[in-house]
Amino acid sequence: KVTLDNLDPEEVKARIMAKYPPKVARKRSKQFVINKVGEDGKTPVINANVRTVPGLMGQRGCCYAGCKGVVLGPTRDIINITHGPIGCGFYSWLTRRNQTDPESTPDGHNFMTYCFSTDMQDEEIIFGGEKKLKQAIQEAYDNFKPKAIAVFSTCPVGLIGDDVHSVCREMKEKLGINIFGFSCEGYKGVSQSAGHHIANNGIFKHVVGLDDTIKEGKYRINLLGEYNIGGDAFEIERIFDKCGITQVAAYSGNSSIDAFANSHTADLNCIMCHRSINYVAEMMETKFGVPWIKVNFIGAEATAKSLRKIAQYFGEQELIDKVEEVIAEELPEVEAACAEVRPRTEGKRAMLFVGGSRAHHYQELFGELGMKTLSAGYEFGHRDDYEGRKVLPDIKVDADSRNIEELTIEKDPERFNPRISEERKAELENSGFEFNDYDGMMPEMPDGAMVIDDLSQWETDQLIKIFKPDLFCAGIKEKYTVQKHGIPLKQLHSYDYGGPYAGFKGAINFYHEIDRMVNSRVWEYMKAPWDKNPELAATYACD
Ligand code: CFM
Ligand code: HCA
Repeated sequence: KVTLDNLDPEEVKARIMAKYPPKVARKRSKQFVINKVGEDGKTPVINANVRTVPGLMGQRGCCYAGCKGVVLGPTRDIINITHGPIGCGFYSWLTRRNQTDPESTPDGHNFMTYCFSTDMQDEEIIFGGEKKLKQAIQEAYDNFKPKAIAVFSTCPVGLIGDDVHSVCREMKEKLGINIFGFSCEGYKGVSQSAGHHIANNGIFKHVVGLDDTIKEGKYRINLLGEYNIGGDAFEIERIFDKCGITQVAAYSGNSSIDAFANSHTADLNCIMCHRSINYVAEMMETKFGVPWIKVNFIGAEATAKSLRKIAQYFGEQELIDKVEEVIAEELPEVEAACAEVRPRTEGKRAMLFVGGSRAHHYQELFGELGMKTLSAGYEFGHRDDYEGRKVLPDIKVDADSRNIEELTIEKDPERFNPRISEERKAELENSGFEFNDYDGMMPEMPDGAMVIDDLSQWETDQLIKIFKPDLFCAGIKEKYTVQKHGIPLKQLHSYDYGGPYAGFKGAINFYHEIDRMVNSRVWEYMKAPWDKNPELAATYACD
């Protein structure tokens, strides 16, 4: 019988589910899975990308957050105008810690330090906000002369029926710059995930393919799904530069609109966060013939493996040798840092509940530290992100496909250029190389681990009480409730002001940070008032 930390995970699950009303328990049970990997690599089915049960306190954000905050927000030279009341614009203003280097665009444009919003008032909610939106676009143009302006719809925009797309078309015509809108009202879909999809469709429709110039560089790739949180993309760019790999565009950390426009000229798409950007990769492959592979730069071993995979794709000895040289140069420092820390982190137990890819990717770094992941899950991942490449999501039940205007993408006969011949592709595949690989978390987790989708606050409290993990990883909403239990919480979204954690140098930063957190004695001194004074227990009791 499988055990988890000497407990029976099925029994733990039953105990947690028992508190829910039967209907809720039935629903949550399908999203609360005890992992078991079959010999064929297949895992149990997990229900994911479904609506959160009303009343459960979850971790998720909204569609607008996924579109504006996540995918388009990190692009420095587009003026992103939030059409809505001021809160949505304000709370998506750099809270994600996506960094940029304005020096890398010749005109030095960087609008990320500004928060643009139409600041809708009662009047616009009642009489419509299109006029104010036009004024906002005009004002942004007059003041900053940007190359592009994007408009993001918040919930009330959809409710009152403002047509942001026609306003954008009219202003594009009038001002002669690229202006496009997103119907990413917060209520669409079931999470941020719908917003990623809308953002990907919009950027593909309005920007990708506008510039066909083949720029310099021998090994030309795009890095998709890397958002430069805490400077991660800077570290990855440093490694690419050292290897002689040219990054045509990043989606969308430290990115620029011109790079998006030109990105279809790259020879390979490398996907870091599959969940947020897979749509762009698929569309680019269909229309322009750019193949895609999955990479991961979280973890030193994963970084080395991804670099080798890129080199193998291009198949040039010169690149293969260079990549080996860089790995040999970088790894000793990482290994020394790991060896120093590992005696203090070995055997510690972590739980990771984050977004749609990091709850998986960061298990690599914990593995390097000798730490165990007892339980993990995504906020809004889909089945493919959990179960791996062998189980593709069922489009019919995919909540993202409802409510979203789907693009029909076809091969562009003039510009379609299969970057790799059928023979070479087959040769690579025969040697175990994987194209279009869905890299899920469950096949890589041990049997018995608890994989939980869309974790609720009640479940968080129970997991902590039952397992007392040494570290809990989640976001700002969870941070302080978890810490009040006396368990350190590492934010794997914003990195708690730390980072970078990607690549080789990032791994070293992470080792030190985790060592500090799991070995700090401060948590022993945390006692809740009701623990110190049992007579208060009745007053505070909630379970
Ligand atoms: Fe991808 Fe992200 Fe993530 Fe994500 Fe996010 Fe993020 Fe995240 Mo917060 S794109 S899915 S929607 S890796 S913002 S940079 S940290 S939840 S795990
Ligand atoms: C978002 C952004 C977020 C939130 C992080 C958090 C991010 O989902 O809108 O809850 O701490 O990474 O900034 O995921």
